[in-house]
Amino acid sequence: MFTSKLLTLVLVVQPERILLGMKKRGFGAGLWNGFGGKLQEGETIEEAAKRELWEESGLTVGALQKIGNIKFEFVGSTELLDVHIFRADEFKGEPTESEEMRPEWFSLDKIPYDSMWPDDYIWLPLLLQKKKFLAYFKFEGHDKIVDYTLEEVEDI
Ligand code: 8OG
Repeated sequence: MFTSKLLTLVLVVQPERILLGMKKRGFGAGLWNGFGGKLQEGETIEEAAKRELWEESGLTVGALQKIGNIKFEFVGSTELLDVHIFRADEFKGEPTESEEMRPEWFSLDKIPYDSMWPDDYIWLPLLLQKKKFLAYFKFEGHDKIVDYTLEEVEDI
């Protein structure tokens, strides 16, 4: 029996740059990523996404665009991660370091894929083109993708 854990992930994108955070601790530490995490009780997925973005980067956003959903399976684990991915093109505030993340802007042609989760180079280009997608990745450990599917969809 598989269980599933809901997680959020927000990428803040501007015409020439993307905001990523260096994860300082916990799952994915040492990797650049968007901002997100687990839902708290009573929250919608979008509320959780905005809260996590605020807590980890100091930014507030109005509308988030739903852009993707990825289910992650890890060989040997019965817990699937169900990650809901959003894009924000406008924000308020100044990126600010938090206990969890050190934010930094990257030029869109210098995205540090070598220091990101290995699936990101497969789907992040779609997000940058505002293309919506559904994906599944099966990992062995945290570095090796042993299987995946990815499909673009009209609506999500
Ligand atoms: O609360 P915690 O920091 O553990 O949440 C994990 C965050 O990492 C959450 O925002 C979802 C995100 N995440 C994964 N797997 C992957 C992945 O393969 N790529 C990217 N970019 N983010 C991921 O859990």
